[in-house]
Amino acid sequence: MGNFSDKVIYQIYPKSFADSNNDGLGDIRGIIGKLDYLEQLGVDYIWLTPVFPSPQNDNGYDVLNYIEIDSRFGTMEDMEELIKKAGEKGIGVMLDMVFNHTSTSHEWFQRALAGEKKYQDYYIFRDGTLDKMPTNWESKFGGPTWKYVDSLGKWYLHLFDETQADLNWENKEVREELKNVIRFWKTKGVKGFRFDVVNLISKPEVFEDDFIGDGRRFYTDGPRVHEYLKELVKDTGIEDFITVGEMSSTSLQACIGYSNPDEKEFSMCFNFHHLKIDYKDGKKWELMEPDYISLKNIFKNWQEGMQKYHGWNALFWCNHDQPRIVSRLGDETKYWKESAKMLAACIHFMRGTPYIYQGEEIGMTNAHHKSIEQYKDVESLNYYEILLREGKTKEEALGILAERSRDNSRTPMQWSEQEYAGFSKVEPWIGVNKNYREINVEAEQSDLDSIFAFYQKLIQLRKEKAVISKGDIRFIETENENIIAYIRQRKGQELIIWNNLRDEDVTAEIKDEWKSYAKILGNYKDKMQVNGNRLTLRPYETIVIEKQHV
Ligand code: TEU
Repeated sequence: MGNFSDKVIYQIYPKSFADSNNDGLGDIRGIIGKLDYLEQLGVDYIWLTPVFPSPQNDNGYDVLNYIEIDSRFGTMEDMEELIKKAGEKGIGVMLDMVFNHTSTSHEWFQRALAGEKKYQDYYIFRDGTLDKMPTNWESKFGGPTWKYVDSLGKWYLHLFDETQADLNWENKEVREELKNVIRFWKTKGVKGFRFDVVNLISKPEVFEDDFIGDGRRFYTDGPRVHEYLKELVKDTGIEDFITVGEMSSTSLQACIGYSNPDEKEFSMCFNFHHLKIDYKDGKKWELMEPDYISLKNIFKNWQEGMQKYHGWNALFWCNHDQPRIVSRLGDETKYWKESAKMLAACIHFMRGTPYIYQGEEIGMTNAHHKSIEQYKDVESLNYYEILLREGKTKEEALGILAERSRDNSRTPMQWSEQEYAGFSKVEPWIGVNKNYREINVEAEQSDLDSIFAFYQKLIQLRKEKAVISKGDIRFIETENENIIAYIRQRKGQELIIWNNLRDEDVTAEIKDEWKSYAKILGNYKDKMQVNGNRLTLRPYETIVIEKQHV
């Protein structure tokens, strides 16, 4: 809960952010070295994806100890120093709590394998024989969700990789263990938490086959999820911390429950519906042109729906699981700058708390990997094999990965035009994007009209104008499907925001009264193109106007 409407969060993927000891992997001291940069951008919190000990099969989302730091990333002292130094700059640290599953290398799972009943009940084991899986569900990373343990004669559930075993939240002891993790990090001075796929923690009482889907309808926003979250928040006393739940394939109704302050669950939630508008028949691995009409409808429904029932949205386009937005919905070449700025404005003026993923603020693009050897992500590698088995050629499969792989967002942060983009002095764990000589922090900082400067401005405006952080939102109907436009209002203050999603001119109606409003932000230097009651928006143009008080 709490009110975080005027805050902006910056997401750091530590492995790819800054490498202080030149081993090719980013680390905590690397982040400490970039605090001035984050302060300059103006963000309030940094969320670090997992830095806990892990075999790194899923880049840290396979945790083997929740209360230590993986030596690859540094030490506990480094984390304490980061928390302290960030705090001195008014930046709070948020950590990633991966509580749906643990690594199978976690001591609990190892003891379960060794036959300890207590720890078997920490996970979801089912008796059976190798010829019959408990259900036909499909894992999020491809293949079945069950793995057989011969020595026990049991199957265990893993919604993600087979090295990520799902925890049994029905077991009170499991819930207590996880609460202790939160308590531990609270005493270290952590200011907030992101909860990984937390709407999947409550599994159904009876496990049954899914004949119409992949099984997700049985465990998504499950029967006891709200009860578990209320208990977790209350017992750890994080009611006033910033908390964000990652909600996979969720519903508006469920998210209202997770984020309405009266429910005392989380401050806000991530949902992904707006990022599936280019999935053919909802399938991530089948390409399709973006459906702009559904994009607009999804934003309208979620924004107006959350507002009506007092839910709160996390606003974002990018994270470590998503391809870069400028490559996906914008333009990497001719309108690179314009489209990156428009996409930013489009969500930063909505009702919710914005998240910026490292590199988004300088317009970083997709990786453009050409061979399978360049990919590191477990999901991408699994699906490459699946696509080939389904009959795709190597070229076709690589073409799909180039659009959809999570590695698109995991290439090293581009700091400068030096070798390896100034991320490291040695070859990084994953290849640097070839465009680092053009797209990098140094280049952006020497340009007053940069994408970086635009993000700074967006953050500053949110701090200055309560209509952005607290105002109501209403979407404007436009005849043109390529425009997302909305009005923000609060106590006589008013903003109108138009965004042209495409690379061609479009026009929209401008009401007479709006003609006296002042333009406060845009991504084209010259005046607004108004002719009578028509406003022309140029390729990827964004315009924000504000009501004037005389
Ligand atoms: O992601 C959850 C999730 O379901 C997706 O983002 C998923 O990676 C994608 O949709 C598959 O197509 C979270 C983390 O953000 C991700 O990095 C982890 O791999 C995953 O949980 C498991 O912990």
